[in-house]
Amino acid sequence: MKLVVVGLGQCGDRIADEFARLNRRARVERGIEIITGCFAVNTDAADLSGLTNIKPDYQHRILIGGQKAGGHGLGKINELGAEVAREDSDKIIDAIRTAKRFFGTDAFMLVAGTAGGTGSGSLSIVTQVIKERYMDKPVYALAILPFANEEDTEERTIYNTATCLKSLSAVADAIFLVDNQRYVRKDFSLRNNLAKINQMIVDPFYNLLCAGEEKKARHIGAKILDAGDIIQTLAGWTVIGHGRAGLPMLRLPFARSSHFRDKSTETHLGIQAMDEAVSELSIRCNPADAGRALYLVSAPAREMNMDLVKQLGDYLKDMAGEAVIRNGDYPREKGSLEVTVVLSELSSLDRVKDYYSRATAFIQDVKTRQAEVEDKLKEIEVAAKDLPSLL
Ligand SMILES: Nc1nc2c(ncn2[C@@H]2O[C@H](COP(=O)(O)OP(=O)(O)OP(=O)(O)O)[C@@H](O)[C@H]2O)c(=O)[nH]1
Ligand SMILES: [Mg+2]
Repeated sequence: MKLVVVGLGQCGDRIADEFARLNRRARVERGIEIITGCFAVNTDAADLSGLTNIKPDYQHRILIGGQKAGGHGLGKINELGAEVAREDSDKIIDAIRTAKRFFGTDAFMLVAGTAGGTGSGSLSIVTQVIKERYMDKPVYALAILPFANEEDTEERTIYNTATCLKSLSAVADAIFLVDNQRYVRKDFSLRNNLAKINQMIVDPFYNLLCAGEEKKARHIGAKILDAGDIIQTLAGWTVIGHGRAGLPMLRLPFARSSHFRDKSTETHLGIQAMDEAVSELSIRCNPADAGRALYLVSAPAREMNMDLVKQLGDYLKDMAGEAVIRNGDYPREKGSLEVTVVLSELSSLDRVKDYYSRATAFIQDVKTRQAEVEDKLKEIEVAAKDLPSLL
């Protein structure tokens, strides 16, 4: 599958930069392209110049916001982010339109952190503008939810996230949710290492995007998972996960046999990789709430057999009983068996509901506080009413 990736705001831009790196990796390791254009949009000029993989010209690193932002971001006001995106949407569309390799793009992927100003505000607007312009291509969003400490210390975090997600759900074909906090918990030393977190967010897309783009027969599976399967799977709230199991070192090249113990080892490793993929989904959710799902098994050709693929399908069906499940096998990896899982059309997500209700309470709080301030100001005015003024 080939994507055009557009990052919005600092978080979105850095993750888009990771997608550009992923494409380079696909080109070098596998001789294929998975990204037809990669763009970074921001109100902050310094953030744009800090990227490494996206082309450094103004057609790929797009500064929006003009005087409103003065090149320095929008200080977490996402209404402003929406406003400048609306005003400068032509700049973004023009850049995408002139991308050299645009032909052959299957879908768009727009990326942003939901808690800031620029990315959070512009994500739904740019989604809408691209959808109107390119009606035949799906537009997906990769929405990065804030770290827990940001929710505790910065009031706008929850409000921005809630308004971003609500607007996005009305326009995007599917929304991949990523919980920043999940990546911190996996390894505490990563707390300040955003670059590593960004890599972990993007890596699960590697095999998924590559599988359908292979041209050499030996890397084409018995059941190819191509752009059509992915597009048919993605709808509404979506999560992605990826798991890996190392293959036994001492397996000799000629040892491929139908011996029952070999098969059971493969199945065991497959289940282990799928368990990891499901336990490391990009946000916590209940697989039983998924209406659609897919899984991709990547392993050296000689480790792959249809039995394994089928057994993993049965295993996923046990967890996601309501879902229409698509699958594919990808004879590629060396030394490991990898499983990518996507759960989509999720009907319930506690986290999203929680943002909506906390943001509604926040609006009520702000109104109450404003009324209190006005009352106090009135009291001062009343106390001063019999004094003469010098003006
Ligand atoms: N995973 C990840 N999350 C990030 C990164 N940078 C920021 N974030 C998250 O994204 C949220 C939004 O931050 P930014 O992307 O810097 O905000 P912005 O869109 O540039 O908006 P303004 O600067 O307020 O105009 C933050 O609160 C973090 O939760 C990053 O590099 N990686
Ligand atoms: Mg910024």
